[in-house]
Amino acid sequence: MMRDGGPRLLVPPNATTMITALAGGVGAAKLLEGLVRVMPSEYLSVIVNTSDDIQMFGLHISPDVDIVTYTLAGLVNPVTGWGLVNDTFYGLDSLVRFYDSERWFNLGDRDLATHIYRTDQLRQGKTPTEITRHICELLGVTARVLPVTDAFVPTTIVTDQGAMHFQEYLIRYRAQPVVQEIRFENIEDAVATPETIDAIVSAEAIVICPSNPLISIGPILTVPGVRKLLEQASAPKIAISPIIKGQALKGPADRMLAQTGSPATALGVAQIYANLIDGFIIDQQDADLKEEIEKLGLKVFVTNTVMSGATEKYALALFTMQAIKELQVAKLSRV
Ligand code: FO1
Repeated sequence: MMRDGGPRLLVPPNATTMITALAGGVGAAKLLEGLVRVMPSEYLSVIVNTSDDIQMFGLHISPDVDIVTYTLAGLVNPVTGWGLVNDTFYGLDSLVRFYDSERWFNLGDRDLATHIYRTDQLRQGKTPTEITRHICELLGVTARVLPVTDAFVPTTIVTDQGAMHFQEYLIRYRAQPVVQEIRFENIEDAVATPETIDAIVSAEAIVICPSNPLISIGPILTVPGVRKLLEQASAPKIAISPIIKGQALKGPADRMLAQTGSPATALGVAQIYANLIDGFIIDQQDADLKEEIEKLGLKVFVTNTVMSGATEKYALALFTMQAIKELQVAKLSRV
């Protein structure tokens, strides 16, 4: 589905490359929006974090899966990057009254329909993968949106103010508590879905989106077997830094990195991914970090990574495709 402006290449640089992206929420969705403009969306698989899933009001909410799906469907709220465009919040007002709870997690009325449908289907024995596939079909999303696992593996953030669900830390407490530990509950017993495994094994290129490496990409890599599969994958692997000049464009990645002992810089992110990737894209404002990151054995690409509009999303996606091509050529010349 084509949406808000932005050019589409007539001859994309590597149009028939099967790309598998690892994604969190808003930052990833912006890049994916660009990617489906420079390649056929049918060739794109997106393995999505599910550790920000939360159960609330008896409903199962899967924010990153929904953010990616709504964005690719052209339905996401363009101001927030999550939820549905033009949504209203009357249902939520009633729910917080019934549950005598604070209103801190904003579930829109139309968004609630997704959560009711997902919860009902789960109760009927469908898996998150099947439900996501059906929602994508209904919304006209032709990329494969794949929850990394069908297990419920929510993130607990242990802070100086106690342990809490990631969404509580992020939204209710505005990421103010100091992070001491990050736990993905039950993840050691989770299994990657066959669709996730297939998307990694059959990928011709793997892209780690500019998402929080700790709580968005971290859980994907922690699902047993996934990191190993990625390490063994022969496809070129590239990541895009979500940190620019020591700051996360969206969310608390910078403070979470600092509080858990990693430098809150593009170099810190590169160190986290170093054994996994071949290439790393950093923002032009971080060009001075290029040499240091190259010492990790990575090919470093420098461009504008701030996706402020359709043109920037398109440009970064195109740049990523060209970087993949370079990595592919470099791999071939080594054979
Ligand atoms: N983010 C917020 O900052 N405030 C909210 O109230 C909020 C509600 C929400 C509801 C559904 C949904 O799918 C996402 C929502 N998000 C909200 C975004 C979400 O908390 C995070 O951005 C992700 O979980 C991290 O990727």
